[in-house]
Amino acid sequence: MEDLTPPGPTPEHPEHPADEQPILAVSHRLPVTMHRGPRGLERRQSTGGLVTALDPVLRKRGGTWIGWPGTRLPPEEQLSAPSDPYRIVPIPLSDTEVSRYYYGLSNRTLWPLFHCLPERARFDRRDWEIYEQVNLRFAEAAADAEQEGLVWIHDYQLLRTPLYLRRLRRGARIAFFLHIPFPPFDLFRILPWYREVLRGLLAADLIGFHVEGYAHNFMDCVERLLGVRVDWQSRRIQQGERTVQVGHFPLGIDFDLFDQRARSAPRVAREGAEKVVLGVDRLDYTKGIPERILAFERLLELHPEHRERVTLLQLAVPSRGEVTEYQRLKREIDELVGNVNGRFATATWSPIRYLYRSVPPDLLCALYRDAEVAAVTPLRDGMNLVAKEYVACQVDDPGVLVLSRLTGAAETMQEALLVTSYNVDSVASALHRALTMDESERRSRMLGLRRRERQNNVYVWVNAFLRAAQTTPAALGPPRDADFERWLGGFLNGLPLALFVDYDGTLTPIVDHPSRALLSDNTRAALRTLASRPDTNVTVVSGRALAGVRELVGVEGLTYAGNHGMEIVGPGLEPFRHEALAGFEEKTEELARSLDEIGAPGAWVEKKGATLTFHFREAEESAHHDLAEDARLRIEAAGFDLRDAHCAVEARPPIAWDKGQAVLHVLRNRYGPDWAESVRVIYIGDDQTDEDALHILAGLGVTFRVGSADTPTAASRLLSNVAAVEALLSWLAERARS
Ligand code: ADQ
Repeated sequence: MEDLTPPGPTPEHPEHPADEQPILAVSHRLPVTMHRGPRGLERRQSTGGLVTALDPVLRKRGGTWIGWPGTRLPPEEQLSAPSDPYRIVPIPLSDTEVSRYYYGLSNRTLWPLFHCLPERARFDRRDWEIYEQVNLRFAEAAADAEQEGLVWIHDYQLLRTPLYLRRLRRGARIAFFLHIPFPPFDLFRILPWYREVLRGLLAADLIGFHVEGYAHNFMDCVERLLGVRVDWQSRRIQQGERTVQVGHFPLGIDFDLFDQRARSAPRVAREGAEKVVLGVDRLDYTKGIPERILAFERLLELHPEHRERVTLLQLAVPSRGEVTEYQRLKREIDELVGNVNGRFATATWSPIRYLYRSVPPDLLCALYRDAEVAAVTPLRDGMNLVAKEYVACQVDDPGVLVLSRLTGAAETMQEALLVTSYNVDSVASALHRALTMDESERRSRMLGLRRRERQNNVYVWVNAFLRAAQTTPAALGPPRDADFERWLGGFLNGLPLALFVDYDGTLTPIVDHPSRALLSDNTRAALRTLASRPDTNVTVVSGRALAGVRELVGVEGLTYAGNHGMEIVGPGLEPFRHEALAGFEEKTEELARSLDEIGAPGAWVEKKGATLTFHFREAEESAHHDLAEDARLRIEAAGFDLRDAHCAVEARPPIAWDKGQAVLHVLRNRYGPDWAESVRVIYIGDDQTDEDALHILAGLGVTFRVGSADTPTAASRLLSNVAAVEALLSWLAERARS
C-alpha cells in the first residue's frame, strides 16, 4: 500500500550543495497525485525516477513544482500543505486537453516518432493546437510563480514551454531535460511541427539529453532544419544574441535505496522452475515485450534443456490504456503468452508467468534480487531504469543482465550481454548464454556494472545537470573560416560567384535614423576586394533610393539595386528602371502628404521617387503599434502595396516586381538565360522584403538571413548579426580564386 500522507523527510545526502537558489521544476505530472477517496480528495506521493531525483533537491533548496495533479481539481482546492518543504502548483487540465495534448500529441505523435517508430505516429493539427495551448499554460504558471533562480522543464510533453516562458520572462534561466531519445534528422523532419519544436527547445539556456547520440541528433536537426550555427566541439548553439548549451547527462537511480531494499526484502517463494528470467516494464510497444516472448519461445525450441527449468516472469504496469495502440498491444501479449504456454506447459510448469500490474517496491526488489537473468530488451528506450535497478539489487549470487543496444543505458552498461531486440535468434542465444554463464564471469560483469551505477547515481546526475545549468555559456562569436568552408566550400567549387547583399540590417546594423547606418571599415574593405575579383560580382539590393545606397556604400565596381530592385545600375548592365514607375511619382507624392498628416513626433516619411518608407523608430515605443496601423490603412487606401520593415512600413506601387525579380534580372542580363549552369548565387538579407529573393533562390543558391531561429524564413542558413555577415564577406573576399 502506498503512503497517502504528504511526503516525509528524506535522509540528507552529502552530495547536495545546500547553499544554492531554489528551483522551479516544471513537468507534466506533479510529484503527488490526487485521488478521489473516501475522505474526499487525497494526496499520494508519486514514485518513479524523476521524483526520486528531484524531490530531495527541492526539499533542500526550496522551490516550486508545477505539473498536472492527475485528476480534475475544483479550482479552490490547493495541493500544498503548510508543512511542505516546497510549493506545489497544480495545472488543471480539461478532458479534451488530457485527450489531445497528453494522449494525442504527446503519446500518439511525439512518443512513437521520437522512439523511431514513425508508422505508429498520428499527426493531427488539432492535437498540436491543444498541445500549444497547454504548453503556454505551463509557461504562464511558471512565470506567475515569481521565483528567482533556475526553471527546470522536463520532457516531451513540454517541448514548447521554454519558448513561451522566454517570451514572458526574457531574463529567466531556463534548463530543459528530455527523458526520451531525440530521433535522427531523417525521422524528426517527418513531424509537421519540427521547426516549432526546435524553436521551443532553443529558448532554453541548457538542453540536456541522456546520451551523446541524442544530443548529436538534436544539434544535427538544428543545423540542417533551421540553418542555425552549431559549434559541435563545445556543443553550443548561437541563437541570435543568445547562446544555448547542449549536453548529455545519463540519468542514474538511487542505488543505495535499491541495494538496501534488496538486502532486507523477504524471499519470494518459487513455484517449480529453478531459474527465472525477469522482465519489468510499463506496458508499452517501445519495450519490446512481444519480441521478448518470441525470443523466449525460440530459446525453448533451440535449447530444450531449459524446459521445465526456466520461467519467464513478465511484470507489466498498465500504461496509457486510453490509447488504442496500447489496447492492441495488451491483446497481442495476452495472445502470445497463451500460445507459448499452450505449446510448452506441463502439469507442473508454465513457461511464462505474466503479471499485468504494478508491484510494491519491496516485492519488486526481491524479484530483481532473485532473478537469475533480467531481460531488458526495448526496441528503443531513452535510458531504461529497470536495467539499473536490477543491477543495484544483485546483492547475493550475481545474475546476468541481457540488455538491448537500443537503450540509452547500453551506452555505459557494456558489461551486460548486449542484444538487438529485433533479432529474435540473437536474443534467444544471449538468454541461453546468460542462463549457463559460470559464476566467475557473472561476478566480474556484475561488479563492473554495480560499481558504475553506485558511482553515477541519481544525485550525481542532478548535481551535474544543475552545475551545467548554472554556468552561462560563452557567446560563440562570429562564424570562423572553417564554418564557411563547411557551408560553402563545396558549393562554390571553383565557379564564379554572384553575391547579393541587402544594406540596412545586413551590411550595417539597424540604427535610429537611416542616415546613421554606415559601413564598418572591414565590411567596406571586403566589398572592395570582392569588387576587384574577376570571379565575383556583387549587387547591393536595397529598399533605399538608388542614389542613396550607392553613395552610402561608395565602392566602385559594384552593382546597385535601389527601390527594392526597381532601379538597377552596374558594370556591364544596361541601366534599368521599371517602366511602370513613371506613372506613380505623383501618387507617391500624395501618399507622402497623407502620411505626413499622421504627424506623430519621431515619425517621418522617407521619399524614394516612386516608393516611400514611413519610419517610426524614434517615436514613443508605446505608439508604434497605432502608428504602423494608421500608416498601413493610408497606404492601402492609396492603392499601394505595403511591407512591414524594422520600425517602418514601406509603400510601393502595386507592380509585380520585388527583390527576387531584381535578382533574376541581374542574373539573366549578366550571365544569360542559363545562368544557373555557370554561376553560384549567394544572397544575404535581413528582413521581410528579402524573403522574396530568398524564396526565389531556394534550391538555386545558398541564402542567408540575419536573425534568430524564431524568424520564419526561406533562407538556408541564419547569421546571428551583422558581425557574422562581415566575417562571411571577408571569407568570400579572401577565398582562393577560381
Ligand atoms: P519509462 O519509459 O517509464 O521512463 P524506465 O526508465 O524503465 O521507463 O522506468 C520504469 C520505472 O517503472 C522503473 O523505475 C520501474 O521500477 C518501474 N516499474 C516498471 N514495471 C513495474 C511494475 N510492474 N511494478 C512496479 N514498478 C514498475 C522514461 C523513459 C526512460 C527513462 C526514464 C527516466 O522512457 O527511457 O529511463 O523516463 O528518464
